[in-house]
Amino acid sequence: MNSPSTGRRRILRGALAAAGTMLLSACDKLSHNESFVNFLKSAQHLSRSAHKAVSARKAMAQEFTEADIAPHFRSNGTLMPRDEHYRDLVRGMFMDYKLKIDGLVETPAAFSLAELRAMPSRTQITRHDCVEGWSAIGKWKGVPLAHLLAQVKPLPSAKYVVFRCADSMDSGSSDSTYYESVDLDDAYHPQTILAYDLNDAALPMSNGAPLRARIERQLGYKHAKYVMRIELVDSFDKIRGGNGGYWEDLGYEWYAGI
Ligand SMILES: Nc1nc2c(c(=O)[nH]1)N[C@H]1C(S)=C(S)[C@@H](COP(=O)(O)O)O[C@H]1N2
Ligand SMILES: [Mo]
Repeated sequence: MNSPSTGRRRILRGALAAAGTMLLSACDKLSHNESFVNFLKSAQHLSRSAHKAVSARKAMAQEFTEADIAPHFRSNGTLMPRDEHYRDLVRGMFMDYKLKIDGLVETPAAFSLAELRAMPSRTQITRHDCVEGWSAIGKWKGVPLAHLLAQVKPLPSAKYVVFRCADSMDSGSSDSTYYESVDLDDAYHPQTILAYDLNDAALPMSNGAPLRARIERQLGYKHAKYVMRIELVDSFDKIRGGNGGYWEDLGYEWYAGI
């Protein structure tokens, strides 16, 4: 017997398949038509809401056991930020580090690592999937982002959480520091944490010391490392390329659900 949700899923799948066929057969003729190209661009939002409908945004990412933990958790992207401000923090063993939280909040705040470690924590063993084609299972401990948000009280206008990182991606004078963002659904998800430990030890520099985001239902590039500041915003328009992340500004999807 079909459950209502199986039925709904089948209808959705049918609708998407039909839309796909329509797109394929219409593609040749329509690819020169400007309004059709704009329609295709808007289809990114369609696939996002379809994903939302099918996989229920409250769902938990799979968690694993101690026996599944990879002996060495790979690192990727920046392994050692060369930015002077970050090097200073490393020299001081992160004693001067403070996570700033500001933007569309009632009470902006800044927390030291000791303060973050004294807050309620969550530990989770999860699989990290990088778009470059590798995965690794690791055990993360950190403070739930929901707890931090409760301290600063987002204003009703806040829609997204932006993670600002320490590492510049390009040499040159303009700001190329890594950044990422999620909506409030993911921000308040119980598995969304700011992690300070990996596999029962302080987070290594190559994995984002002293603090990195874990956004467990999304691909690796969403998991910002070297997080310095969390900013609440109502739009990405005024932030760099306007697409909500360093890789998004270079063409990656903003919603990278697994
Ligand atoms: N600040 C920062 N965060 C980042 C990156 C980066 O280069 N800089 N790379 C991203 C990518 S593509 C992946 S797969 C993961 C890698 O995390 P890891 O180094 O702990 O494996 O971090 C993500 N977060
Ligand atoms: Mo990645």
